[in-house]
Amino acid sequence: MRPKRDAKDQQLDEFRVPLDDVTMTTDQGIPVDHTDDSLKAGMRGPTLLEDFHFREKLTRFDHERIPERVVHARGAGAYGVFELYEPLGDLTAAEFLNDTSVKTPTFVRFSTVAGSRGSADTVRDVRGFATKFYTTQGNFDIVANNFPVFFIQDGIKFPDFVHAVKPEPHNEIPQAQSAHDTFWDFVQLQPESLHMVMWLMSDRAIPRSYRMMQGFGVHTFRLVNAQGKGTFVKWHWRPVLGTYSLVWDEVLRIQGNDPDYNRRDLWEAIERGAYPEYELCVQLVPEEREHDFDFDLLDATKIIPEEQVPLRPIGKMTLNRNPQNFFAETEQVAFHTANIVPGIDFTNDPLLQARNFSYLDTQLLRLGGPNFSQIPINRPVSPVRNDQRDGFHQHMIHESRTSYEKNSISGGCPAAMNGYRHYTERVEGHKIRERSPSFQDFYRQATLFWNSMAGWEKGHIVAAYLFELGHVERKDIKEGVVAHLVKIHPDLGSQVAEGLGLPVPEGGPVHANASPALSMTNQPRGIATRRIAVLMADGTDAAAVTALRQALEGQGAICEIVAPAEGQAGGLPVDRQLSAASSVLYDAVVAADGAALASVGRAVFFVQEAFKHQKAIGAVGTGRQLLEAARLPNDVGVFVGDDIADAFADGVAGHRFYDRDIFAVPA
Ligand code: HDD
Repeated sequence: MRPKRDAKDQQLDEFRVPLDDVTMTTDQGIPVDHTDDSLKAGMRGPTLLEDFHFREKLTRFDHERIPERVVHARGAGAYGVFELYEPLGDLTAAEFLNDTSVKTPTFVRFSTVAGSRGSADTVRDVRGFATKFYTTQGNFDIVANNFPVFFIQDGIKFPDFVHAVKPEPHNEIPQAQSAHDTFWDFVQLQPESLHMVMWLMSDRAIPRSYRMMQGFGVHTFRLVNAQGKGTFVKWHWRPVLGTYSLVWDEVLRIQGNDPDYNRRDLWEAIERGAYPEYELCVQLVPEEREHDFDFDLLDATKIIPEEQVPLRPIGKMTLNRNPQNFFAETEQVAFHTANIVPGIDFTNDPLLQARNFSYLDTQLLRLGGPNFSQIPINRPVSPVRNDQRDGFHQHMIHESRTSYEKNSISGGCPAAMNGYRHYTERVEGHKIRERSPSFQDFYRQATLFWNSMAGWEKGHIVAAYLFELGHVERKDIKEGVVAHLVKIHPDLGSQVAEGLGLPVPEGGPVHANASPALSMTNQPRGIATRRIAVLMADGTDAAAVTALRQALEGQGAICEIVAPAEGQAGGLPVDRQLSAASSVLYDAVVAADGAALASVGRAVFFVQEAFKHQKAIGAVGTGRQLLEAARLPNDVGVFVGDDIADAFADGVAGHRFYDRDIFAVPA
C-alpha cells in the first residue's frame, strides 16, 4: 500500500510527468509524427540541417551526462518519514525535534565512496548514509557514514586522502578498491587514519544491506535550546533489523553475480512493503563535560564509547517510497553539512568546518550553477524568500520590484527577522597552521576497536589486511603499515607481519580497554527479510518443505524456490532457475531434494558454497542426499530432518556459523 502522502511527495506532483496515453512532442511542445528516420534530401541522400527534431534529439542525448560526485559517486536513494518519540525542548529549539505530531519527510541516499558511478555495490569501502529532513524550518541534512570516525582530522587533507584511495593516476587501476600502493602509502604516513582503517578492514566495510548497517554523523555537533544553551551531540542511526555483514569471499563473487546487490536489495524491500527502519539516537555531552575525555571531542578520528555516553533513541525513520526517476531524484539530490535549522549548530571540528565549505562548492559544479536548490528533490517544503537572483536555470519569477535589503519600496520585505541565530560561542586565538596536541593520539582507539572484536571479527580483520597489503607492490610500504599495526596490538601486527613474510617489529605496551558495543556480535538479531533458497526439482515432494517455509515466512523471511528449470518444482512455482542463481545471493539454503539434485553439479556446489560462507543449511525430505553428495562435514549450522524449523530459524538469525572449519571445503 502506498504510504500516506506527505508534504514533499505532494510538492513533487507539480514536476511529475506521466507519459501514458500521450503522443510525442519536441521540447518546444511541437507534435512529432516520425522519429525513426532523419529528414534527408532523397531516399539515399544527406541529412538536412533543417531537421529540428533530429538535431534536438541528438543534442539532448549528447548532453545527458553531468559530472559524477567526486566521492560517493555510486549510490541509491529512498524517501521516508521521520517520527519523533518525545519533545526535546530542553535540548533544542528545532521544531521537528519538539512536536511528536509532526511527521517530517526525508530522502536518504546510501553510497560507496571510492568507486565510480558504475562500480559494484559490494566493495570494501565506507558507506555513505546521507539524510535530508524536509522540516517546517527548512532542510536539515545529516551527511553520515556507516563508520563513526574518519580517515583524517583536518579537511585540508581531504584531497590528499581521496587522491590516494582513488585509482592510481597513471593507469586508473584499481576501480573501487583500497588494495593498492597509494592508499597504503597514505596510511603509513598519516597515522591519524589508523583507527578508521581498522573499521575499513573489518566486516563493517562489506555490509549485507543498506537496511542492516548503522549510520554515524561522525562529528560532534551542537544542539541549542530556546534559551541559547548548548549541548554537544553525536548523531547515530541504528537499523531496527540489526547490523549484518557479508564475508569477503562472498563479496568477490557477488560482484559478478549482482553488481547492484545493495541497490536492488533496498529497492525490492521497499517495493515489497518491508520498509527499512532506523532509530535516530543521540549521544549528549553537557558543555561543562567537554574536557572530561581522554580524546578531543573535536577530533573526528575518535568515538565516544557508548559505555561512557549511552545512546538515547529520539525517533525513528521509515523508508517507504522508491524514487520514480534515478537521475532526477537520486543523482540530483545535494546534501550539505551546513544545511542546519535553528536549534542545531556546528562545533570547531576542523573536518566539519572544511565540509561546510566543500559540499556547496562541489554542487555548484556538479549541478550546473547556483539554482540547484530549486531542483525538485532539493527544494525545501518551507517557503524560500530572499533577494538572491538570476543565475543559470532560474525557475522562479520573483515579482518584487526590489532585490536588496533594506528597502522602502517593497515595505522592507523580505524582512530578515526571527531566523537562524548562530550559537554565541566565545573564540579567540592566534592565527596558526598547526594541529592541536589534543589530536595527537593515533593508537588508543584503534586498540580499543581491536580489543572489542569477537574472535571471528579479529580473524577477518587480519585476513583483510593480508588481502589488501598482498596487493601492495612496494615492500617498504607494507613494512611501514606493519610497524603501526604492532603498536595497535602485537597480536594484530604479528599475524599480519607473518602472513606477509615480514619480520615482526617491536611493539609497545597496549591497553586492554574494550567497548562491547563495537562488536557486531552484540547487535539485535532476527530473520525478517532474510533470503532463503529452497533447492527443489521437478519431482520433489513439496509437502516435506511446506511447514518449514510457512514457519520462516511467518517470521518475515523470504523463501525462493530454486530449481534446474523454470516452471514448477514439486507442483510449486519456481522463483529462479539454478543456472541463474547463486548461493551468494541468499542468507541460507534449504536442500529440499537430493534424489534428483545430488547428481546436478551446480546444486552440489550451491550447498558447498553456502557452507563455505558459514550460512545456515537445512535439509528436509531427500535433501539429506544432496548434503551427502556435497560431502559436507556434519558441522554446526547444518540442520537435517523434518522438524528443524525453530533451530534453522535461530541459525539464520545468528547470521553465520563463524566457528565452522571451512578451510578444507573446496568451494
Ligand atoms: Fe563527504 C559527499 C559523508 C568528509 C567532501 N560525503 C559525501 C556523501 C556522504 C559524505 C555520505 C555523499 C552524499 C550524497 O549521497 O550525495 N564526508 C562524509 C562524512 C565525512 C566526510 C561522514 C566525515 C566525517 N567530505 C568529507 C570531507 C570533505 C568532503 C572532509 C571535504 C573537505 N563529500 C565531500 C564532497 C561530496 C561529499 C566532495 C562529493 C559529492 C558531494 O559532496 O555532493 O563535497
